[in-house]
Amino acid sequence: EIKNLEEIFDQKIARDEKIEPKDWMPEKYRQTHIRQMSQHAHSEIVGMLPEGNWISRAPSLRRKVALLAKVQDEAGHGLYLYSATETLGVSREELYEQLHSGKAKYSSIFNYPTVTWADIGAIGWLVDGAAIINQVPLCNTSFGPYARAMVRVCKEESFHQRQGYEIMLTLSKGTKAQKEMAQDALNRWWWPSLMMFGPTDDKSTHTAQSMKWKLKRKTNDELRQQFIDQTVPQAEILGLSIPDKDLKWNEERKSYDFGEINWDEFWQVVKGHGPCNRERLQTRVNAWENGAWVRDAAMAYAEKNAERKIK
Ligand code: FAQ
Repeated sequence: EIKNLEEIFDQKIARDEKIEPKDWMPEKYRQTHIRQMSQHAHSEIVGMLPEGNWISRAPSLRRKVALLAKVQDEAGHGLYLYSATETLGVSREELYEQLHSGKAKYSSIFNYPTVTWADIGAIGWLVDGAAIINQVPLCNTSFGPYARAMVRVCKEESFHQRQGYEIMLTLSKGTKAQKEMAQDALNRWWWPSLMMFGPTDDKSTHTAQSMKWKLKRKTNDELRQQFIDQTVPQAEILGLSIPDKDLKWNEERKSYDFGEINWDEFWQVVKGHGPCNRERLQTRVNAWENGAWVRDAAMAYAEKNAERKIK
């Protein structure tokens, strides 16, 4: 019978139909979706922290309002993605436990510090820019709840990207010190942003299978190249220079050639040894522990209400 179910599943994938939570799916399909979607959810939640650092120090009320809205959106994306992951039969508690114990991965990019206001500009421009390029193909991914979540998430990410680019534009047209601050942020965020797309295709464990299942629609290297080609002209408009001496337009490929990524640094950060890994995880654990009384109170209230209804 499984053979038959597997055939139906394969046909659906071939016809570009969505797989829904109650449909039969291979166990490995389910597991890899739990893996990728929960990592994505954790990234959104941990991703609030570097920017949260600047909410109380934003340079104007207008900047503060925009940043607050952006960080709130990220909380929403995280909750959306946790809910979508739960449809695969894993509980929210398990997912949180995996994050808090350090078992689960989240994007390497959020383990870098935000030392100046320009970092908020660079994150919006580069990190959200990279997130959009990675997530637009996911709107078309084969698992229904993930694909639908991505449609809304991408719309919000495009506001985030503009928010960041506008900060960079203002700084790069400002005083000498402001322009230097923008350049310094670009210098520090450029390479980690390229790492967001994951290891090169030949080193990527999941890409081949995920492409077959149409979980991934484009490979890590394809998306990274697309990001570079799109972002270099934006840096030119800002009058800032990309910190890569090997970056060069390749007329034949109609794409930029670029320098070697420091993969040692990438794996160090992924394994928990980046500049802020410990701090990020500790902040999440503290938030969970300090929120225990709220969860307890909500449960007690729900129980009381249920008792009242029975009487
Ligand atoms: N960081 O075989 P692959 C955002 C791991 S955007 C850490 O290529 P895959 C918005 C990978 O998990 C950021 N680990 O894996 C925002 C695997 O380990 P595993 C979140 C990484 O899954 C903006 C191993 O390396 N976006 O949050 C990274 O096929 C601003 C081998 O890699 C998403 O999660 C990395 N960068 O491809 C929020 C998008 N790269 O699981 C706040 C959805 C790889 O075997 C502020 N995810 N690894 O233990 C994806 O598209 C994919 O999962 C990739 C990785 C492309 C990230």
